[in-house]
Amino acid sequence: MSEQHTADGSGEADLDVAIVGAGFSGLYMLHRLRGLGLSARVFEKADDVGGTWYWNRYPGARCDSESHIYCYSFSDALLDEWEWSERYPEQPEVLRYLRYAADHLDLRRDVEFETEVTSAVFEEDSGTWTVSTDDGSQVSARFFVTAVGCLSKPYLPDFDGLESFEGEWYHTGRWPHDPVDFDGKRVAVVGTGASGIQAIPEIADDAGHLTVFQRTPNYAVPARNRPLTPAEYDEIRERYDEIWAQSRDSGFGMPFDTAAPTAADLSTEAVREVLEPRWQEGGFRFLLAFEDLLINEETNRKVSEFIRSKIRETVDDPEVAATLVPTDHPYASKRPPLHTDYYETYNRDHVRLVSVRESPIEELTPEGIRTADEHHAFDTVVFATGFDAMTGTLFDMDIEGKDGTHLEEKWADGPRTYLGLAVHDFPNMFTITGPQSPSVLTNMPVSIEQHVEWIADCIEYMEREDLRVVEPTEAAEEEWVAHSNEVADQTLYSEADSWYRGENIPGKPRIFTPYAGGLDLYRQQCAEVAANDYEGFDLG
Ligand code: N01
Repeated sequence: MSEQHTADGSGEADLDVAIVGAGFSGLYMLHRLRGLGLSARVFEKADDVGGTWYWNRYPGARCDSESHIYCYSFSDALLDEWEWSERYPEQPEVLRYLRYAADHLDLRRDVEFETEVTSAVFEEDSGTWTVSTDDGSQVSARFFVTAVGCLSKPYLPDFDGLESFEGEWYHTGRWPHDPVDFDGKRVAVVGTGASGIQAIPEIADDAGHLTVFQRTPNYAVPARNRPLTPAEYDEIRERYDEIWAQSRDSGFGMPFDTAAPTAADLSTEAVREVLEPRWQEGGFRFLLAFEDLLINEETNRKVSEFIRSKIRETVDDPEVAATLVPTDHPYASKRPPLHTDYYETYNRDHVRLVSVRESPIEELTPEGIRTADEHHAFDTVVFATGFDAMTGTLFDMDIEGKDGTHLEEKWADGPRTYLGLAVHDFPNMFTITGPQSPSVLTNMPVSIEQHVEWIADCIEYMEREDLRVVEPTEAAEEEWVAHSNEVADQTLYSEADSWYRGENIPGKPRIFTPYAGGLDLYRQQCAEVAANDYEGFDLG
């Protein structure tokens, strides 16, 4: 522990590192810092580990990344001992995994549960962070690391009359721990993003009647979940080194090959020949069929049309199918969901689709939802309306850097970071999977491990060189923001209104927030910065 830094004049900071969040990121950060002999503590709002997998317990919640790559790769022991049961892990299984990892690595003793960070202030005199929590305590730390995830602040639209609704209502991102009883009830689901698309078929199984309120139709691809056989699992274990190497060296953090460079010059028949097997295989392997999907309009048009044809084939009623077919944005320019029987659900007699584009929601009433055209009575309303992504939770922590600069003010026109990892005017602060890093465009654990390892290496370097302060220069930050915007502009991401661009939150700046240059390119850049003695950072 440093002897020079203090917020209380005692001569020592309480901790080397204060970490916020006990999900995949915070747990690994803690483990890694302990390995360096540093003192670290995690502050976690929930009463258990798990992060996103603690909160998102809605029916059907399941990871869209395949289970064998949705885990830590850093520990052979964890890889050897843990066995996933299905191709995609269900929420309770991911939560069990993170609990198991926390216990196996003996992490809980350094996690303060049910403790929300209410502010974090950089003290220029001592060069430490003062972190305040909702129990009224304060702690000083040399470094402040946010491990709060990208989708942790649920967004509930400001519907008139919500407080008057006399039934029950839920948000998918804050689901209760006790099961919700939909049996025979009249249920509404508002929202058809990845969460809604997973929840809708499951809720339909129990509900007496289900009405889905859709704003933007989505392109959902079948997940084709199934149990993993022991033989398959043995083969995965044998190939793990290769699987992780390929994942780290890929654009999306997944070890799947593309089938062809482009569809632009292929006939419709040839495109089908590539896509049909991938459709049957299911999952993100479909997304990766053509290398230029997100940069070539013609490829994207052909792939989008293939999915539209599948929706029309699946949904019996042509009018319902037409409402479900997306036409206003290219495939994958919004986060592409996977599904299990989503489109099939609309063939069930007790399921109805309402387009809020044609018939906007005007208000909630004591009995249900009134749209421009009619009143719908409900016992239960489920809001699958998403998150104030990437920045919402960071702003809620009221982070204050040098000269009283608040992060929210600094980012009023959009996030400004260096490598998505650090921010000028906020010394000794690191943001795991922060804005302008690949994060949500990739298989998250692979991106998380890279960030955690980079941060730990940087802190280790500082210890070795007896350095106390690390802060990106304004010029390096400026360059990274420009580069991040430039790569995003070369893609089709700008052709959709999406949470990637803050469009789902009224008043939020419209800026593409994740880094779109690919994980492989991003890793190279981070490695070069480190190899060049943390080029772009002021160290002192
Ligand atoms: O949220 P979303 P989500 N009136 O923002 C609609 C990750 N995730 O929770 O598209 C009516 O995608 C909104 O409509 P529109 C994944 O990264 C991962 O589903 O904005 N509708 C949209 O349909 C994902 O992308 C997994 O026009 C309104 C929906 O609500 C991210 O989390 C599973 C509305 C919100 O969709 C967020 O997904 C689930 C309004 N006023 C999620 N406001 C796995 O890997 C919003 N909507 C398992």
